[in-house]
Amino acid sequence: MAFTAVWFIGLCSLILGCGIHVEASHKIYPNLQTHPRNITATHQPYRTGYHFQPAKHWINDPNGPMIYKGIYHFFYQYNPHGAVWGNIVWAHATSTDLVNWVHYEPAIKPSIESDIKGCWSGSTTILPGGKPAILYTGIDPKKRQVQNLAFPKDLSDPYLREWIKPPQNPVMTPIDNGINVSSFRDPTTAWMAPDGQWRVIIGSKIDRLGKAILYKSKDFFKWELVDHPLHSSKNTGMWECPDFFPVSVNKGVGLDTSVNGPNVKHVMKVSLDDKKDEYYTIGTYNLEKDIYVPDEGSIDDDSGLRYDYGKFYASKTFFDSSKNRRILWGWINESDSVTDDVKKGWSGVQAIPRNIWLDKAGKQLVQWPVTEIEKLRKTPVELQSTQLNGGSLLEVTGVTASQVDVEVSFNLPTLEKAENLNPSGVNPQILCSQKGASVKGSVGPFGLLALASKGLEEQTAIFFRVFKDKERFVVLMCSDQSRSSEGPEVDKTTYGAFLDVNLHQETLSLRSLIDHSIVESFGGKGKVCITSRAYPELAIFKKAHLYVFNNGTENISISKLSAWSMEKAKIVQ
Ligand code: DQQ
Repeated sequence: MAFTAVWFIGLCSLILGCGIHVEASHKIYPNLQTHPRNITATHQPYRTGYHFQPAKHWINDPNGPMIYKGIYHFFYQYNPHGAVWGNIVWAHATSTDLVNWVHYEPAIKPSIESDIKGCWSGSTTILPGGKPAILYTGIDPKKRQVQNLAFPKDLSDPYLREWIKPPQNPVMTPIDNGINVSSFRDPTTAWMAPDGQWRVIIGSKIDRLGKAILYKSKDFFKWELVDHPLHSSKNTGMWECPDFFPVSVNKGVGLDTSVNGPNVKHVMKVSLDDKKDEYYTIGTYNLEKDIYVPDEGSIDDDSGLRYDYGKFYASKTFFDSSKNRRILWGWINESDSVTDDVKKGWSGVQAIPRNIWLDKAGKQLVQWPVTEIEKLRKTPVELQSTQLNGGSLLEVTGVTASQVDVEVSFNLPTLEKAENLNPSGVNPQILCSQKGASVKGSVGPFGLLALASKGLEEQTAIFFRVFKDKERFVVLMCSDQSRSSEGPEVDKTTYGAFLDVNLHQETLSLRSLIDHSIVESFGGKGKVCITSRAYPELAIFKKAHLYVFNNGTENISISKLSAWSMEKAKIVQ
């Protein structure tokens, strides 16, 4: 470790329009549906080393993750012909450890009338006897969204290489029942209620009312529309990829999707098409009325809780029965231009799968990368009890900073000098944009500079700032991309959220999974997660550096830092 006691010179990066990134549903580029031959760049500084991504082309939503006969299956929305959205099929890969993957032929592709224009997102349900069933959205010849079923052809094949579509398809249609034919998609994993009937929800909307349409079935083939949604919320727009699952109140373990009863709460997550972000609530599944009711105080709109306050969309969980945990997958899309994607020959990556459970206080979820990812860690570089004076910068040497897993915990001084802030009504993302990493504070900003160039022209800063609100302290966590690239054409939105930690009882910790163009960060042991994209032009491969910094006036100390260069995951195409 080399210590540099000079603060990096940086112009305050005022974020213009400080970044609530709004884009429409998948954009269609008719002239780019097929990738031009020989255009794929050989220089690939942004491909990841240990995140899931196929060799080429466009990917989006995670679909139908599951474990079957000890093998993890992962499907995802894929364009087999180009680096933009289109020609969508369900690509398929399997793994024994959620880290290394083997690809197969797409599991589901357009082949029947009810999916001939596209095989969109959906989920897997494990039926009694262990048989997986996929429910997915098909686009019919009239471009109507309908729900279809698919089953494995050969249950004795743990890799489930072939899938068949039964003649009953489509099993749910929006026709003649008042449902908007272009807002009816993304079935969840079904659950069985105590009456022995399956339930499933489908994302939808009526005008700006987002809703989860509820269906039930005795046999998984004949589905009956229930006369009310499981849940809806005003002014949220189209709900894509809803997810609905139980969480254990006091055990921190995952539960099968059909579990309910005492000590069980439910989570409803929706992905908002209008803003391309997600939120979740925690609440109760009222079995008598067949409705979901968010807890009081659990905000039921876009200003609510998020799995991830950065780039993370169309996420989906599954219950891993082999380890009694619930695992979350999410799609990280690109922040560069479509022209760049076409040059790269690919677009989209999946976040590292995360274990997800209910926090002890019952008010939010906690997430942590699956422990299996740690097997890619090489020998750690470590640092204990190190003073980080106000205005200082410390390089973490001895690691491959472009492909690294780093965990750091901080000891804070007396917090009397923390700046005052009443957080009510404050948008943390805007606050992070206004008070970026180079804006001096009192207690903070302090944290990591990832994917930094030697001269610090480029850096992605992930940091905390501590504020005082009367008797209590408020922690802001930010991921500041404003200086992440010298390139002009990339989105440099800064992200942020308030972190619910008790600084009198807990040390403040940060873990970042840095992988060439991705920085996936977990603050407060997974209470706030922020994933960002960065496209450095200087800080690539061996020219990337990692620093710990303190740009506050108050001294703090690192109680422990461990950083591991990461091996490459094996992804067989
Ligand atoms: N992506 C799928 C849809 C889903 C959207 C199409 C979310 O099923 O609503 O590729 O990203």
